[in-house]
Amino acid sequence: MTITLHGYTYSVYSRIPRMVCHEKGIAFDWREVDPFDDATPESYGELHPFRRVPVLQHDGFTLYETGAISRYLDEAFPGPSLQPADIGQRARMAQIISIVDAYVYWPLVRQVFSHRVFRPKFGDSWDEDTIAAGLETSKVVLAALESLVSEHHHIISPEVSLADFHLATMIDYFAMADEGATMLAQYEKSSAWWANMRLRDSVTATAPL
Ligand SMILES: N[C@@H](CCC(=O)N[C@@H](CS)C(=O)NCC(=O)O)C(=O)O
Repeated sequence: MTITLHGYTYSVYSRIPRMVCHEKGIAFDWREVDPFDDATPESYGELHPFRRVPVLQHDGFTLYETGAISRYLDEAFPGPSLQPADIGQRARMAQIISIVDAYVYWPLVRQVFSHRVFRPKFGDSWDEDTIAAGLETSKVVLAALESLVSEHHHIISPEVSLADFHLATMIDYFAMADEGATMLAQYEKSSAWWANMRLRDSVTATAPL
């Protein structure tokens, strides 16, 4: 049985299946692919036609799209289940994952984190207008998440679920920007959720920065 994850060290999306593998005790081979590097071989397009990361390969089965990958890992392997049995909570989990993909990734990660933290760290130029636009959108996103966070330590249920990992990687990066940390602190339930999640082994063990 061979499991290979093609991903990029600093990628929020690549970190999600790494967290899931950590939670479930799944060993895998890692292939580093920088989707932003023009030198990434043309042949990578055969694995991922949109040339993004991550991609999972398991015994000849190839899968891209992180939500699908983490569900597959959860269902194909033993270990604790990371999807709630309750149908309403499972729907909530799917909703949060969808919100993260559609509304969280771009403003919190690509606009705020990339321009305030990542680009300066690696000597690239950044754009204050992009950060300001990202922060403006982030208010709407965080308010929406705040209204969905459960009273428990985890985002939708007493047990941790795939929604927690999908969101954790993005909030981790967002909170590395001073403005991001300040904004997150204004949302009580989300802050309490992150204060708990950030200590989890799978989160600390996969931290890229
Ligand atoms: N819908 C994809 C999104 C993956 C994604 O956007 N990954 C980023 C890295 S975190 C990427 O490959 N970006 C390359 C690009 O934007 O060209 C998924 O769920 O896996």
